[in-house]
Amino acid sequence: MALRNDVQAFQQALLKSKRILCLCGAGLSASSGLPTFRGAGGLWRNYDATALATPEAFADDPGLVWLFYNYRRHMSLSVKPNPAHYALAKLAEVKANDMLCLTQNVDNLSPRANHPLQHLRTLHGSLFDIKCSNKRCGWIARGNFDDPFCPALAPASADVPPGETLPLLDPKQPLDPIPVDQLPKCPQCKTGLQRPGVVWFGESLDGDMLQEVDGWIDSDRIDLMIVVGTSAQVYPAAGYIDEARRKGAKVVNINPEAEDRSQMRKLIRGDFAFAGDAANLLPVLLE
Ligand code: BJW
Repeated sequence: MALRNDVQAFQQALLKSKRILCLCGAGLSASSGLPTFRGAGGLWRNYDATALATPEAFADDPGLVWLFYNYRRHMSLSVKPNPAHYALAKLAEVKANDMLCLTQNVDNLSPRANHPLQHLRTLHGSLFDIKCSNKRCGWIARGNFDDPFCPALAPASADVPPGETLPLLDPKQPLDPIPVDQLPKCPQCKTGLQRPGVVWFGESLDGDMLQEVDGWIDSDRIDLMIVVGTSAQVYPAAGYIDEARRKGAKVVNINPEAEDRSQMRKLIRGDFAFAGDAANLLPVLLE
């Protein structure tokens, strides 16, 4: 049996693969300089990043959550797509309708790497979409790249000189609260606060998007499932790996932790695992 990390065996499997599903996570953008959610770098000040990504956190302190998201918008605008984004974009271009890429990332780096949008689904929304926090309103504005998002959030848009820590990022520095009346309200209903157009825990993903993804998965067998830079802990995204397996796919996992024992247990015969930085590995694997 081929080694799980045999590049040539993987490339042969890739060559033979007609339909490919891909699931991306925060690790895809790690070498661009964006922190992941879990593990090292998953903290913003002393907050667990996943604890700020909830409707409850926003209801409790919208100014704090907006500072976090303004900072993430600023960081995403400051960095560039890396070779892994470009390698996936190139494969998607070649495979066209035979490849669907599901990204959990909200950083807009895959579109900036010219990933064909018709073959890319942003499962968890975008930092650069803004919507009304009042669910009954439904207002949404796509492609807002204002940095800072509004004047009150300017402290979260400052650049950090090399070797220095932005005061806002230093948990020892007290944080001035942002009064709610300094955050923009929805222009449609005039009552709800504007909020980032991302999917928080406990919120539903876009129903039409999920239907489209299910339709693509159900319509034929899948030969290869490429999993890149995700801890695969968040659902429904993580569930697509098993769905692809059920449709016949071999799975390839590209992640610095891909070869550790707990991850290996999830692999089955015929799967591949490449441990390392996606930005180094993907251009070689997909060449
Ligand atoms: C590198 C690298 C390098 C480092 N190269 N790799 C079924 C079972 C159990 C629970 C549920 C379920 N269905 C639904 C739920 C509830 C919940 C859920 O999944 N909970 C789990 C945590 C247990 N899901 C939801 O609430 C979802 N909604 C939903 O399903 O609605 C219906 C429903 C609700 C409630 C109950 C039942 C049904 C919504 C999920 C929304 C997730 N939102 C976030 C925030 C988005 C906005 C933002 O960005 O701020 O999405 S949370 C956060 O996690 C973010 C990410 O997209 C997501 C996934 O994280 P990701 O990308 O995997 O990052 P990390 O940090 O975890 O991993 C990075 C990896 O990269 C690591 O492995 C590193 O090793 C690696 N890495 N450097 C390659 N250089």
